[in-house]
Amino acid sequence: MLRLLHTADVHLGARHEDLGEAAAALRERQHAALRAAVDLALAERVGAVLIAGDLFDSNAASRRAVERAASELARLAAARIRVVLLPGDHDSYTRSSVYRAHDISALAGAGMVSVLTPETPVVHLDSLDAVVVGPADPSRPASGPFARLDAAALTAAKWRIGMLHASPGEGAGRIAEAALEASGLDFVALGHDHIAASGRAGATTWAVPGPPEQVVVDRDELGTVNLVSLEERGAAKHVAVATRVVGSAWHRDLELDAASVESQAALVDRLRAAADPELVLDVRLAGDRPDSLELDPAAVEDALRGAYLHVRIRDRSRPPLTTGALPPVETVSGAFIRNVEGRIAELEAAGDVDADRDAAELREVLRLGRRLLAGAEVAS
Ligand SMILES: [Mn+2]
Repeated sequence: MLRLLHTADVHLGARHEDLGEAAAALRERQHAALRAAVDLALAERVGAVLIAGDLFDSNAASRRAVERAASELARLAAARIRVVLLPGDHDSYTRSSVYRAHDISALAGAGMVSVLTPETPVVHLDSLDAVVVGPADPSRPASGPFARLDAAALTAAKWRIGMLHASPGEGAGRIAEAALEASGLDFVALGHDHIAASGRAGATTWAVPGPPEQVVVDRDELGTVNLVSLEERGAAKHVAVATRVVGSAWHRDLELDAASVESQAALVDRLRAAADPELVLDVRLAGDRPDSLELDPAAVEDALRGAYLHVRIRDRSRPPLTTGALPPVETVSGAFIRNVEGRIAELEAAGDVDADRDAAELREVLRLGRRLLAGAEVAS
């Protein structure tokens, strides 16, 4: 039996511009997920590790970033586990490719790391009785998605494996199921989509691992890698794909009714009580906002720094129209409320984006005015 660890889309060095100060923390988790994948490969004693594109988020990856990644791959090399690395679309094999600027195979040492390129599109893993083929030379599209499949040398190996930085489907960055089926390969290690998937096309098993750590943290599932088992039973070949968690960051949407929020401090306390440093939390305040609730979303985010991997507070609550009997029309409050609510009604009936924005502003005017006048009347 041949066992492989398959990953892709690690996106080391991603900038995460939407995460502010948490960007560096997520980059560390991405590296930690690569380390966890290597630990798993060592613990499971796999024959080879396949990285099907986008190990790096960009071809501008720093030497330090490449050395860090190589130091993880070196642990595999030291255990005599082969690594086959395929450039993706973020770290594509252009003239300025990270794989030309740095010799990651040499950095990882021991000659155990191979990069699939148009110059070297086939890697023989003789001790595993396997061969790995990468994408075809784009100048020879007639050869199908995989390189030199017709070469007699390929068919000599028991296990024929393809790697492609694409996910099943039609269009750019995709491979048609018919092409997977026509490849005649036993297993195709795919990538690109950030959601894990696997299946069969004819006699070919394919898998997309998704990133080992979420790159855009927007799902409530942890990043995974694939453990792939290839086994011969009699004349038949069986390929099984199992996912294993190696990531730690996850995402949750939390909708809160603003009427249930007593104060900004109470909101901070409530969210701090549920702290999780691996969680990217999107809080959405909705419903009617009590007149007394003064809320600065940025201040709440600041107060929760460190409690979560990242918190975003969006205030979609709105001050309600006045309920119950209105004050007499000849009072300041009575005149004010009637005037402002009349304009809000007109704007909200108009139903376009500008009018909705103006109506939201007027609801805030209404809330502040009501508060001010209530206080003034109590004071007088
Ligand atoms: Mn990609």
